[in-house]
Amino acid sequence: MTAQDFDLVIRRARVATASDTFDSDIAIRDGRIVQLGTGLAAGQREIDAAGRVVTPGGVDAHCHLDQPMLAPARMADDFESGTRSAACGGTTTVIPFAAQEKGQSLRAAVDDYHRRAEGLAHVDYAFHLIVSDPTATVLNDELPALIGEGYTSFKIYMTYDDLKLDDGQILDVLSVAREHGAMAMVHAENADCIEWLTRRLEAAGRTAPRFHALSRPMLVEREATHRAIALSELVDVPILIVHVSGREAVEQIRWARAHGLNVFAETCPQYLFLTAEDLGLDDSYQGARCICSPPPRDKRNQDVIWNGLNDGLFTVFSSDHAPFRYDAPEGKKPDGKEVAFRHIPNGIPGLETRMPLLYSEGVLAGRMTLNRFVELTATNPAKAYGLHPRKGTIAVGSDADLVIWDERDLTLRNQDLHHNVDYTPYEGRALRAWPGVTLVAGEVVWDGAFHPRKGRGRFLPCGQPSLMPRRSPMPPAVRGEAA
Ligand code: DUC
Ligand code: ZN
Ligand code: ZN
Repeated sequence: MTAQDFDLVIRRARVATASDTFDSDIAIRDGRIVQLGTGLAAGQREIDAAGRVVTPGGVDAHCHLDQPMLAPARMADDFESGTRSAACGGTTTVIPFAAQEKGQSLRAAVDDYHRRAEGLAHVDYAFHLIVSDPTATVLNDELPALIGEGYTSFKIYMTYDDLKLDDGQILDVLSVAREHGAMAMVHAENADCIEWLTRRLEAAGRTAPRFHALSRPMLVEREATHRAIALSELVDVPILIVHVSGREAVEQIRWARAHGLNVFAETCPQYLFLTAEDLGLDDSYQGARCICSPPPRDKRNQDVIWNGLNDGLFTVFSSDHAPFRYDAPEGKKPDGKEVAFRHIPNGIPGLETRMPLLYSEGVLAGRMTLNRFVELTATNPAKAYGLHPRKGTIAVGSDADLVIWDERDLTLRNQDLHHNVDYTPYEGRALRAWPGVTLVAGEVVWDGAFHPRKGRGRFLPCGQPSLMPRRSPMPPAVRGEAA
């Protein structure tokens, strides 16, 4: 190769992938990695990484951007501000959700979501689907066609009135996942238990934000996780349980694995770094900032989540970024009022802080290897949703989506973040690292300053999830035969 062949060479990187750590230059041409090795020829541009760690750009496989909400709620981040904050925090691919409203065609939901993203994104993006109304047309026509077009994963809700499916509907949708090789993600919380508890709390006048956590105890997550596993076993299809919050759900997943079932799991920063106390120790409204579902638990559950991240129980570490402003009528104060917890939009921001939090508190605090960090934040999400090896690794042929890490002490301040939310749940937290440079397809997007180019981000159709085992013959129950 001659100098003109490389658009950019990153020198003296300490390259980390999910399997290896090695010293290398990284040569980039036309947005892709074209050579790895030491002493590579000069590029038209050069960045000296000087021994700093370089990881694949993060793949945030669970975030919500500009998702249509029931009025008056509105998400604070669209594809522009959401992907801007992603890039500044080292995430270079996002997978938000094209959500079907009940009564809406799934195809219409996807078309609408493309319009919302078009020309705005600073990083690449794919879509998961949310199936909330599995009509015969959806099951027989729309979903199979969309899976074939690159929407190879979808989320099923067991709670939230506007989204939840009953067990029969879940079995129907899982059967389509099996038939067409899609990845089914499950939000596992028991809706009826939550409603019953919420009414009791309300009858007792316990409506402050902190009671959100009491309305969704670990038991409701444990029961739904168990049920989701049983339903997936009946259909004989892998599932991925999203935002697992603590011990009792982890136990169910360990049980399933021990019985040879293909149950994958995701967790999120809020289950490592927040507890139910962040929703408030008294009845003040401030805790609305940390209302999300499932709710954060306690210190002992945090330890269980750390163990699961280390020992392979968890496959994916996502943000579940669901951005609502605190002091806003479309956010945590609907119509400008401090309302009962049931009416507070669920979700916290986290796209920008996901990678630095885990790098600081996992890798640099000695809780996790660098390779496991890469696996959880980039490689596995890319594999789980059919984007690997284009995304999620540092290899010849992969997109040049990279993070050069700055290991330095800093304090997290919302004023330094790039989302459109008026708070971060992690305000004031000490961190030990932040991305020094983020590259998307070989372009510097963040180097302490943000370099916008709206529309730089491309839509990515997803392939078949590569974590999936080969499909075995349909089990008798799915074929409609007695065992
Ligand atoms: N829970 C979800 O299931 N989605 C978005 C935010 C939240 O808290
Ligand atoms: Zn969810
Ligand atoms: Zn979510």
